[in-house]
Amino acid sequence: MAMLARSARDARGHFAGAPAAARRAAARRPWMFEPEAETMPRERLAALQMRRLRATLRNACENVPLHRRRLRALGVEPGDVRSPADVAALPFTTKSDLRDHYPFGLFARPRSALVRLHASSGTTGKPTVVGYTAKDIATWAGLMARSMAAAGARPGDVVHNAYGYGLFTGGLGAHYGAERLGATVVPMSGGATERQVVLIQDFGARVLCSTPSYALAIAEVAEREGVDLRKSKLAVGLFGAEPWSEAMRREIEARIGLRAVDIYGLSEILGPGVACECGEHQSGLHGWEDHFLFEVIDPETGKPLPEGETGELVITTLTKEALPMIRYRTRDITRVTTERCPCGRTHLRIRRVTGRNDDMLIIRGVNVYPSQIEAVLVGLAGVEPHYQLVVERRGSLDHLTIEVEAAPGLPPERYPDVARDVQHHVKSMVGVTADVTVRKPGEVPRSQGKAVRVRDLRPKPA
Ligand code: DLL
Repeated sequence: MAMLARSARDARGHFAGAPAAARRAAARRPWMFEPEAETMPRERLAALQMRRLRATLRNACENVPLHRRRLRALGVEPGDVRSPADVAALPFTTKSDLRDHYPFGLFARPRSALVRLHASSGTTGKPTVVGYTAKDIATWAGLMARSMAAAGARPGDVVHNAYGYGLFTGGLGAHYGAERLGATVVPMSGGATERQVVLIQDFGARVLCSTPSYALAIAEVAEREGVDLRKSKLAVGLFGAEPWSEAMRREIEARIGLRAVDIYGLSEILGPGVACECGEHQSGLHGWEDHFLFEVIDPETGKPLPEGETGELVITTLTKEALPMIRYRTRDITRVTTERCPCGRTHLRIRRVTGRNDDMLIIRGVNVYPSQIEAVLVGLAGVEPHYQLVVERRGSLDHLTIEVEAAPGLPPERYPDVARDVQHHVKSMVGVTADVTVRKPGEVPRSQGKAVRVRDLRPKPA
């Protein structure tokens, strides 16, 4: 039905033949891939969520022994769950559950019913493996197309996809989404950055998909080659897969000349496309509530937090067949708001994910996320926004050194002044004392995918 409706729309998504008043109302709205779902009144959305949640719990109970055991232990029947209070009583699922049931133990469908596997390596031990039925892949493509359209991509655009292809969900997730939108996708993957710069221009890409750190690496190579990407057709960037700051957004927008939009997702839940900002307002990621139930909890107590408070994002899938997830603890720290976005979408907004529980450094009692340091570095005179944080143990205390890169052309005798400047700004804005090492241009490693921001040299616990 959605396909039929779409074909009856003109290029801006307005229905041909609609009454003038309706056309005018639609004209005030941005183009949406699935307008009905995206603007569904919140009461209807809530009812849909509860219906889909019960179906998900039935799927999980009937087909996944772990979920069945946990729900039975609590005496919960899938049909009983009717309100957010009932949801708060459901058990959490964690990354260790996936690891403990490696590789296929949490799948609700036999392996032969799956059309795709993805995996993330993680920092320790076994990878986390996720699986998709054909319907799951179609759902994912639809949500990615919806996200891309929200960001400002349109059917007919050339989408330059520099997310890594392979077990990482970024590459294929964006690829299927762009095709579903009706765009022309260029499956670049990460790396060969000079070639990326050439093809962005030659193929007339309007949309760039990559991690924010890699977008900056592309900008840098273009500048080195004397190419001004601001003069290219690039107009929209979908950047995610790692934490980034508002300062980084402004830097990327200024250097590439596009609208940089934040996109969020994780393999355990789907991949990219769980939430995405709208390009018009760039004010928080619309979490697609017809497919996911979002909660924010206190990571210490596990108790749900009131709207607006910062805590750990917990997500339940509502339409996944192969890997239904009940209250998955993402470790991502953020807050949500149901305040209506002027774009007309009714789905809640997730504020920028500042970091993961696991990425938080505690330096002499001060909690620090790498993205907070990034926000200070980006735009500071004399340095480039390429950085790494080195954490060491000195005696009984953790010690932080910020390695940052000098701006091209800065004479080395100025490095100590720049280091002092960075140290001062980090102390006054983040509250942490750090040593600062200024490296020569090009010396801080560039990423092709997720940037490595922290080198943790502290002894590992035995
Ligand atoms: O990174 C999926 C993805 C691909 C999202 C491309 C967006 C774009 P994973 O490899 O499983 O999946 O890593 C998921 O990355 O729990 C967050 O900690 C982090 N992350 C993802 N998007 C953002 C974002 C993909 N926009 C983990 N801001 C998540 C901050 C993000 N962190």
